[in-house]
Amino acid sequence: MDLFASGPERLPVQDGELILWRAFALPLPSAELFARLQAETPWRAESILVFGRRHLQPRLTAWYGDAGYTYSGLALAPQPWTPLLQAVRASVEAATGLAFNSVLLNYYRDQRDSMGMHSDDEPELGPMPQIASLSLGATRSFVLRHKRSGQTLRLPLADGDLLLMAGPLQQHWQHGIHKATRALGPRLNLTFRLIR
Ligand SMILES: O=C(O)CCC(=O)C(=O)O
Ligand SMILES: [Mn+2]
Repeated sequence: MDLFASGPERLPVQDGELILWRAFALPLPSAELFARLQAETPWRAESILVFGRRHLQPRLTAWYGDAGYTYSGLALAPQPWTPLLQAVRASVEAATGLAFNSVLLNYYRDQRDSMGMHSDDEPELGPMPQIASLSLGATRSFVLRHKRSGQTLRLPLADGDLLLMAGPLQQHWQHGIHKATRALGPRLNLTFRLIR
């Protein structure tokens, strides 16, 4: 048994569930996984529709899975699963007890890359999406904002952290990654989803 592997921690949050595994047990060392994903992924700078205008997303992305998916007006054709991503998916499924058929990879090249506040509430994710988010590389602050009360939570996500978002969280909260002001190295984030 790995003495440093820790069990999950349920974070106290209203109107949703957040479960965090710090230093999640991966099938290979996190630095090796980071280097392989950074080098082997066909990263794309996608454009996104914001209030009717096309902009380049301030990060690179790649989409893998069994099914198509629409994200803010952008139809992505998924790449087929790689053996590496299947191995990571298996470890995430074993820890969470959930099944996932797709994964979105986000590559934040430095502190200038970001993700706007949003909810992962597309109809094909079902009424209470369960999304497992694995972070690699630089620590970035994951920001959550309650839609009604405006309550804001900041959760630093470090290398090897796995965060499960579940329950009615996507109905009641938005989340995102803000730009940072101090210099930061690259970060990868993998969000495993089940598309119905
Ligand atoms: O990078 C992150 O931690 C968040 C990613 C995210 O929210 C998404 O892919 O929908
Ligand atoms: Mn999201």
